[in-house]
Amino acid sequence: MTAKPRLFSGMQPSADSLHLGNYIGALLSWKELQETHEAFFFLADLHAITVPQDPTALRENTRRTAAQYIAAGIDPSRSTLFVQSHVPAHAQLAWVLNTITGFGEASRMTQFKDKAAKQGNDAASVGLFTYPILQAGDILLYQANQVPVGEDQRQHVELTRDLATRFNSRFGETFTVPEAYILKETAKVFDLQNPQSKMSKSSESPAGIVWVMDDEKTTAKKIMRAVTDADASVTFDRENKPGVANLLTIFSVLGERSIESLENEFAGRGYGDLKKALAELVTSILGPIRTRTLELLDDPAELDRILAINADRASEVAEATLAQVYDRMGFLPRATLR
Ligand code: ATP
Ligand code: LTN
Repeated sequence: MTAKPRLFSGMQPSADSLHLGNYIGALLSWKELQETHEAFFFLADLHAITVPQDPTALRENTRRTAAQYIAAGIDPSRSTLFVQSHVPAHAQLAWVLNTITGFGEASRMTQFKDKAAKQGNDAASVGLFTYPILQAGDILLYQANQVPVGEDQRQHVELTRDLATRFNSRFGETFTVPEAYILKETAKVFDLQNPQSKMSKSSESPAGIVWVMDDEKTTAKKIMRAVTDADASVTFDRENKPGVANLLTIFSVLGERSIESLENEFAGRGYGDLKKALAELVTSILGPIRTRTLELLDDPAELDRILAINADRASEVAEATLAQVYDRMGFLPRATLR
């Protein structure tokens, strides 16, 4: 039997709920990929503090995000699902990688430039600047072959590959050079109120975001009020009819049906019918995930126990890589005391 390829991905626990974009764009693929890969999924809490976080909220959001991963189908007895700060090797490897990253190289990261501009450049922290290096360490610690992420993360995976190659050539073969597994563009979800922009937790229009933890009534209402256009024909045209195209995309992915079959089914019927059917579909999927999440959150001790077992599993792999890195760097090993 050949070993399954290793997969590594994660999200920042920076909100109390995931949204439909995270579910369709990331979790659905992760769930599928865990069948064919040896998967590691984590909650990037060290990354989350690169922008100001309220400590109480961060702790709560970390549990809530973990519960939503599990409720959405990430199986913690099959995939390794853990919290980044539970495995100190992440911070340790990031430090080493900092020292082989060029200042200019890090300065070219577009996500940093965007996020720093948003905060006002003076307010941005050095942690935000080195965020991609921490991310490189996450991936390299697990010797991952593939990293499923959205297009916006491609540059960070490229940096990871460069750092891996550089380290290997300077200090000897140590890291697997990973590949980005770019999630399908067809799985991109747009804001319901502003269908030119992607659905994002930092969006300005609360009515444009479907939260996994919204109750069913709220979800249905948001879908019924989604922006469409005056034309009233249910056809897929991303350029001219982005609102309708977005609804059709969501329907197609969640209903596992082709866009064409949806166009046929709703031909000659108004947007109201399409939205009503979509609202039923979305709530029938998100409803049970929300219920399961709340059940998991009802027993935080059990959830924390699952995360601890998984952190142990992750640590084993991470510690082995870090030990090799420390050795290659020339750090003096600490003697074992008798
Ligand atoms: P932010 O508002 O901070 O950009 P976000 O809500 O866009 O956050 P991220 O934390 O950046 O979400 O992304 C987590 C994962 O979800 C990534 O793998 C990303 O590709 C995916 N994702 C985020 N938004 C969408 C979307 N609208 N459609 C599809 N996938 C998405
Ligand atoms: N930057 C990613 C989260 C993230 C990540 C990672 C994803 C941090 N470390 C390692 C994949 C692999 C994001 O914001 N989606």
